Amino acid sequence: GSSGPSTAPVSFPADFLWGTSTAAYQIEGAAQEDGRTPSIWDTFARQPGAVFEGHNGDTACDHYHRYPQDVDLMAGLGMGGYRFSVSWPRVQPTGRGPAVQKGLDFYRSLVDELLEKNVTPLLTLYHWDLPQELEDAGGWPERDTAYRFAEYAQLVADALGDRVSMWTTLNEPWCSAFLGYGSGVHAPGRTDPAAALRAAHHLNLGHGLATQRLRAALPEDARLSVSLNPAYVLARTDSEADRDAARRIDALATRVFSGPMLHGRYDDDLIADTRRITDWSHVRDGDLADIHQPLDGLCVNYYTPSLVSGVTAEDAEVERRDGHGASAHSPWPGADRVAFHQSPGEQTAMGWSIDPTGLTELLLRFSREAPGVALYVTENGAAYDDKPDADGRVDDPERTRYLHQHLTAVHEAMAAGADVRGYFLWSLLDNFEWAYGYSKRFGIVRVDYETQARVPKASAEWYAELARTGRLPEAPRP
Ligand code: PNW
Repeated sequence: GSSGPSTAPVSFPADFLWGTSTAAYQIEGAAQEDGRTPSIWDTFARQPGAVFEGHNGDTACDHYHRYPQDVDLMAGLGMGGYRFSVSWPRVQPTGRGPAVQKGLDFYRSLVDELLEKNVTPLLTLYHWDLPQELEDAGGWPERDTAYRFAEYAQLVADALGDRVSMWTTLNEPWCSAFLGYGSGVHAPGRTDPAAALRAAHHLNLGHGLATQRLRAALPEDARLSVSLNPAYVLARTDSEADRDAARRIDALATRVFSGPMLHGRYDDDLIADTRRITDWSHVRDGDLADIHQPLDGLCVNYYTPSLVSGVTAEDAEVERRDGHGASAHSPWPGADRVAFHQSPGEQTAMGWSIDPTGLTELLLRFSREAPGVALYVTENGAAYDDKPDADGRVDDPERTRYLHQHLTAVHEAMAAGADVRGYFLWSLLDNFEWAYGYSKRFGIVRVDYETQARVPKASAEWYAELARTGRLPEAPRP
């Protein structure tokens, strides 16, 4: 168990990479500067009701102008790595054609600043900000978007390949496909289950084609990866209906991406479960081979478990009669007989329950599925409603406890043989939390959105000690 008080010190290897994570739209701001055009998130955030209180990323953390200070902050915390994403519409505004030099210059300066401070950059090519023009042409449900993504990858590789050695193609393609085109709670806000499944395939294809381009364009020691958010699915009981619900969600959350990327296949049960929605004719000969490219790293994002049960015909009738979920669109095409439940135990401010076992299990799963591939945790962290005290200090013991539990879980996976090389905490800064706007704070550094002042929270000091010593410090007691 990872929750009991530990006595033996938990130590990580000396070369373990300690870092933090961010994403372009969530922190950069400067939405209309230097030739950047709208992404699907700029457009979506302007739709009434799409984002909490109409918030958007126009200014965000103003990182576009404050990046030297933010890199100093990281260096001051002793961070060895930094995971950031490149805004596609900043470097290739229409999603086609030549790059905008000023957009590339920003990322080059950011990377140079990082390298100067000995912080290793991990560059993500796509963290959800598709150029709006590509969405207007059909977006990820259209095959052409995969080709456009591969070309964009080539532009960025040509510009930054001499100074960035760790590359990630996509962040959480599940969110792009199923929250963006299925449930519609993320940009572009479409609610079409067939389109969501086509989007998933074209994200896979985009990943594969981009990986081929990167491999050809980058030096031999470049390390290529993808960030997935696999679900840690628990069946509510051992009944056949509940276990089948768990199998369906595992297919739609995880195997729809890990299948083609790691094994060159879509599993039969996934195809069968979704046959009513799509005939899968968008998968062309050769696609699976294009997607199935050797990777050097596999990046896992993990926050919370998924507790599911199978819904009987009777349950479904009660739901329908009471009007629950009648208008809600599901991010799980073909799994309408699955119910999601709140897991027991404590929750973060997102309402997400805490279960660090999921992180251990997912790391071990991928270490079995992708032998020889280095594993990274590229997101893990927690939102809490923390506030500065009278002296301006932010005490966030819940966040530190969350981190302590999950890092213990990472350590357990490593002790059981998982080759985990680094951990990137979500997030460096409080930032634009997608549909929740600025109402949820994930940072270990507080951002005052009036003044843009940054104040490291107590969790940042705790994490800095871990990065400095390689030993997990005690967490504050509840
Ligand atoms: C991830 N869900 O988002 C993202 O990669 C980050 O940009 C984000 O800020 C972070 O996790 C915290 O939310 C997710 O609904 C958003 O399942 C929603 C879901 C999962 C991940």
